[in-house]
Amino acid sequence: MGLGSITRRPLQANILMLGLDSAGKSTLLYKFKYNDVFLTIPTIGFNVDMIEIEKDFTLTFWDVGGQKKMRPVWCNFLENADGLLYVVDSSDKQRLEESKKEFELILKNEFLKSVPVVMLANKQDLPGALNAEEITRRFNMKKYCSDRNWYVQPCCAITGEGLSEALQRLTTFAKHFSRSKETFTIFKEIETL
Ligand SMILES: Nc1nc2c(ncn2[C@@H]2O[C@H](COP(=O)(O)OP(=O)(O)OP(=O)(O)O)[C@@H](O)[C@H]2O)c(=O)[nH]1
Ligand SMILES: [Mg+2]
Repeated sequence: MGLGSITRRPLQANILMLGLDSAGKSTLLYKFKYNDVFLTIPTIGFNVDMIEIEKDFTLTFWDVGGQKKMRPVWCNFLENADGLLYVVDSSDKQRLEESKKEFELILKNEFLKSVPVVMLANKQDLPGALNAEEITRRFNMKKYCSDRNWYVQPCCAITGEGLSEALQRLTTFAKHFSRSKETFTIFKEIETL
């Protein structure tokens, strides 16, 4: 029996949304879910929502608060992530370095090994916002994400521009990742037989 015939099609995947406070994570989540813009307040704790992307496939989004006092909590959400959606306020040049440091730190965590990354270069509507190429360069994506699938998507959570592309990319990456995780588990099971 070939491996292909025993791997199952994934039905759902967990997407972890991280990024500094005010990057736009909760606004994005509501836009994904309701295609509408809601007034947000800084997230203390987390929001979780499921979105049916296609028939028989659901993404579960974990939107965790990004304030400094919330960041130590991030590590509790890393296990079981099938994709990381890292959100950046592309117009906040002053805190770009801070965002990059948090990003690098999180990528080093063992639980996120090989987990694919979609980076959202959000707030493209604001004057002076850095474009996706510039965000890619400043975050050193080619170096830090060389061991996984990654993509940088420019977007605006208010107008929704770029969001369907981001969801499409996340879905492809997360499906691929859950399949490889499952194949790995099967191999381990065979090894221990
Ligand atoms: N102009 C503009 N404003 C945005 C965009 N996305 C989010 N915002 C605004 O940015 C502010 C912060 O958005 P939130 O979604 O609350 O940010 P967050 O990342 O969830 O912040 P925490 O919960 O503190 O981690 C809100 O006033 C949003 O309306 C965008 O694409 N363009
Ligand atoms: Mg929030």
